[in-house]
Amino acid sequence: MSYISEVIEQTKLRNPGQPQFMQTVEEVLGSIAPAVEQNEKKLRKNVILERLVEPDRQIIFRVPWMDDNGVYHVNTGYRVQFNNAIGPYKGGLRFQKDVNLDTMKFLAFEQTFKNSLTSLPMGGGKGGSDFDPTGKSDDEIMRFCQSFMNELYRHIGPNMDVPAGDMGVGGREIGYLFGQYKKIVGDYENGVLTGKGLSYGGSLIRPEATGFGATYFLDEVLKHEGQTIEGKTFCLSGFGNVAWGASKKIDELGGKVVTLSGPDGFIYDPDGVTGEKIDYLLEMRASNRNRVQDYSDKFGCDFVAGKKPWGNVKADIYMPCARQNEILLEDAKAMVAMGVPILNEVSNMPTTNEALAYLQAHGVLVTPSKAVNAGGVATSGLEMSQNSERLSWQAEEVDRQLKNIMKGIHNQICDALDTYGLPYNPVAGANLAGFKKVADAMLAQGIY
Ligand code: 2IT
Repeated sequence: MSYISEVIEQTKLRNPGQPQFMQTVEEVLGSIAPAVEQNEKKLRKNVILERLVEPDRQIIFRVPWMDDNGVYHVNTGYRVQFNNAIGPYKGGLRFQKDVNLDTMKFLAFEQTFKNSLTSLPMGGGKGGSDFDPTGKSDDEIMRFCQSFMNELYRHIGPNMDVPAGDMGVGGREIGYLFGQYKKIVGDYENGVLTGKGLSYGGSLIRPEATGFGATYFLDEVLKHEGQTIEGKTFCLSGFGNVAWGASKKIDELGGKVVTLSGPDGFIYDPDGVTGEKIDYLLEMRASNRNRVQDYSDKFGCDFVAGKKPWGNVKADIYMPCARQNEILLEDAKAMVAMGVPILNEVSNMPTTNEALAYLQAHGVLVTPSKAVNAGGVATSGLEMSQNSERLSWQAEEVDRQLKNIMKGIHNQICDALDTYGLPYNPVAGANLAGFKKVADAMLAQGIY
């Protein structure tokens, strides 16, 4: 059995009931065979793959909180510190009702490679809770965040672990989390969290960064194919922070976004998501209603209940911006049947491995989310730099650096593919490039 297959088998045995984590492990390890074969002896001796798939630590804690009626509830909190070979653990916090250890581990594992691609010194971590923000009041959100931080604070720090937002955690939540951290520790600690508000150490462009970065990355991919964003139509899913930033940048570059989605269904707006419609997404997110139908109610376009855009609306590019496992095999088949040529993955692990294999076998160009959405965490890295230098850069400066980083990621992917003589396949290239850097850092630092 090959070294990779051995490690996949061991990992399965040691992580029963964790399909999402196994899916990423198989996806990443499945792409790095050329790199592993070249250095197998050294990698085996240093148990690199075995260490790569085992988190440094997994913290699970109780989060009690009181609702507005004075009733107490208990949720589970998590922080998975996966790998700090190239810098302090870094990654978001997700508050969503179906969060579990499996979700946290797949996200933290992905984050390790994603952060390495940014070229900034950040390791991989992820955290969150099964707390459901839907329908919660501002006070309830505040009390939950404070209780969550009452435990999390002892595990984080500017040189140790730097959390940020993810689904269900935006500027408001980061503010409450940071306020409580500062209250407990009594120190600003270089800002500790990223995604902070502008008035207390946040970075311009951080809210836009994931969507902007995803669009910049796509632009590089299209350039490679001799195409541009201008004139193309896009189906997006989600309506949160990421879909908002992407809609803004796609609109600016002359593309047209015609769908958005939520847990309730999707909206189809053939005139395009532009201008005040883009701004309205922020209100929808802040309302905690978690409904995309609010968009069609306000702007009078079609709403299709209980469905996803995939296979229902034809476009030049599909861009899942909502959550994991959004593109299943049946969606991949519908996409191929409809003749949609490009899947730009934005949300973390939106495509199942079988859907990915089907798309690639049928000539669809798929970009890897760990590269595409890396602009978010990269800009978090820029926020960390500004905080430690006691500086605040202009929006243009942050945007310029973000654009360079995304271009750099695409270059690294192309270089990695060239090194192993492989054809243009950004999914494989991202895994190879991410793996190489993390493995080199782990080898240099010895076994611990
Ligand atoms: O998935 C992600 O990269 C994020 N949620 C952002 C993480 C960060 O530290 O900014």
